[in-house]
Amino acid sequence: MKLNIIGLGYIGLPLAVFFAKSGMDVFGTDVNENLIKNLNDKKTFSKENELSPLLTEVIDTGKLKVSINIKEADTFIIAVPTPFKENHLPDLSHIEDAVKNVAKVLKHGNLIVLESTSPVGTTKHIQEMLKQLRPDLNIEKNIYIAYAPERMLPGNFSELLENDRIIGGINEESAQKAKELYKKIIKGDIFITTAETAEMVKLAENSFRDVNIAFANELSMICDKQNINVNDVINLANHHPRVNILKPGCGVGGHCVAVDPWFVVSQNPDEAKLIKQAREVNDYKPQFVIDKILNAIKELNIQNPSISCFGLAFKPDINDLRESPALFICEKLSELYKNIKVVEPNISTLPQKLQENGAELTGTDEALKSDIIVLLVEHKEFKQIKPQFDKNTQRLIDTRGIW
Ligand code: SAJ
Repeated sequence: MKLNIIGLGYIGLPLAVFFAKSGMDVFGTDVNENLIKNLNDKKTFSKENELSPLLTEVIDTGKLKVSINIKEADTFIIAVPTPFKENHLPDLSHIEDAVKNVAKVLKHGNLIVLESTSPVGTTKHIQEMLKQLRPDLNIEKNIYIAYAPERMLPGNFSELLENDRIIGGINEESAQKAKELYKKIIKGDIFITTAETAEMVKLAENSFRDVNIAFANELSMICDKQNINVNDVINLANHHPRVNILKPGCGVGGHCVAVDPWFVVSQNPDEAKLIKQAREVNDYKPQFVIDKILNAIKELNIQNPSISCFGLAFKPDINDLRESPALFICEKLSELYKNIKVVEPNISTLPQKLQENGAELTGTDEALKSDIIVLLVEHKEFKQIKPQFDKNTQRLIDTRGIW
């Protein structure tokens, strides 16, 4: 059984590795020539990454081969990004490009599985595209198409294998075929449904998370105004058996929770009022934090304050800076002030813009001497310290409530 995975990003690459490890002949395709070269040279494998030994193994045994060109296979999995473009409208161009490529090598009886988070109707759209691109194949009858949205917390590979999965088929047979495929690696239960239901399930999951985080973020801004510690409120409220408020922070980042709810909003502008509002609350939170920092600088009444930012990643204990609200806040501060220190234990060099603006990557002790200390991400290293501050000369803004 030959499998071709298109898109070797944070979902496609682990999928390719685990399917190859299960004994399948896997071919990975990506448009990024550099990535393909590095994978073939095993250059992108880092020691800390738990996937690395497995990746080395499947490349060495030849079970996983990678290239920029697509190859014939029995099954294709599309795992490419689905960002949004202007006005938060979904950008399906990567999926469409992948489908055009698959169409070139498609044969009777092939199965195509879409993993990328997508607006409702995308799986059907793939079928329609294929009908146009390959009129010689009777697509409805001969090609199986299913949607199997990923559910893995970025970087947490055990979730990829252990979480239950939802698979939606363009028809019953397609769903069953995709389920058989995923059973090779997934230990959790696999539930099958229609393509449209599965598409909405995925969007509902991340919208649910976004709305709940927005509640916590809104509460934090309300408590701030009323001069009440929001973390005390949340800890105490969560003693109620049916209350479970999430953690407020400096905003919502990454390529999932901050993006996917817009797909629901764009398809249902009149109905998705709460989901849209939640997105706006979470998107506003970084600016709220910046305003708090500027107020603290005013209070201290200093011209050239030193500011230390703890954490740059979009969430704790990862080195992923995609759409990170912490990075956004640091960049904005570095445009305004020259003396910016950043502590980020998960990276070894600062992103270019911060470097250009003169920000410095430093250690904890030095950073704790700054006039303004901002805790942005609750990395495990930061939870282990209990810093002392001089309340007369320093200000602490702890967006995660750990200090
Ligand atoms: N965040 C908070 N407070 C919280 C929880 C999270 O501010 O209480 C912030 C994080 O710091 C981060 C953002 O929200 O900036 C998103 O983090 P996350 O852990 O909620 O989610 P992601 O984006 O890393 O992964 C999500 C997951 N979806 C759900 O939990 C419903 C994951 O299972 C999905 O596979 C992934 O999206 C995806 O790819 O769709």
